[in-house]
Amino acid sequence: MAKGTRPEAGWDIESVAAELLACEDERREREPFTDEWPELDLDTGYAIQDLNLQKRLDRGEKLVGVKLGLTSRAKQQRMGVHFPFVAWLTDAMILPIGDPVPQSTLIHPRIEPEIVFVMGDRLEGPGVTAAQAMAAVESVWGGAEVIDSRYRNFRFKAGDVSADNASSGAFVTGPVGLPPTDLDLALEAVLVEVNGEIVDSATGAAVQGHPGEALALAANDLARRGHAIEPGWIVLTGGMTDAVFAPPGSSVAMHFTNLGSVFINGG
Ligand code: 0L1
Ligand code: MG
Repeated sequence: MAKGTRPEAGWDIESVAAELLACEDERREREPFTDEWPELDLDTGYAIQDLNLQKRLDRGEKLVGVKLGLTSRAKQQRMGVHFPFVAWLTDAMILPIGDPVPQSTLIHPRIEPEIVFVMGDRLEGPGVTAAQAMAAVESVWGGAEVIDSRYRNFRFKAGDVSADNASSGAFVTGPVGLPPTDLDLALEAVLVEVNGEIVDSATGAAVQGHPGEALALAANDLARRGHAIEPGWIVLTGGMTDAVFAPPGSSVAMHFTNLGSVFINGG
């Protein structure tokens, strides 16, 4: 298929998957597929996401966990997609603490604060509750996700963004990990600072009322796709606030009440 062109026969799961990975590899943005293929819905997007996970694994990446997208009202309103969904994390997306935004591999990175879980036990849906989900968590961390969309101006519908692995780019896990019983996660706050100015804030309650609800949602959603959440996996529970731009020269900090601060500079 020629770069960025519509295949003769129209888009399908294989051609969209290939085009999205090519956009990622070439740092190329494009218009959403739903402009041309309106039937591309969430589940078709998941099939594309799963196909590209297999391609990532085939090229040597390791599956390290999952991320939720659009679990907070702030994110849903900004992106115009009004329900949460799940995507994959591989080791290629890990940004070591202190490293700058990987500008040379991303198209238009933005950063958002996240409550992050490291799993102790396996969690398999359907029917998982937030309490059951929290009982399977080994530790809770403050973190940040560097999202990057393959769609111009982050314009997409649910099928586009689920196919695009929920705008995955990179993620940082912060310096402080605590047992979940040490925290009231609904009350855990974050202040988002850009170039020394506080621009946004939220508490864990912004994430589905409690990040444990988001974790349960991930387990139940993955069950529909034949997967469980495995011990040792990292789970990003979704941006607590809207994401902030992170151009070269910028500095972003996420200050959590009990989970420390995450600093990322724009490179
Ligand atoms: O581009 C986006 O904002 C979609 C991914 C959402 C990630 C999140 O809500 O954490
Ligand atoms: Mg996120």
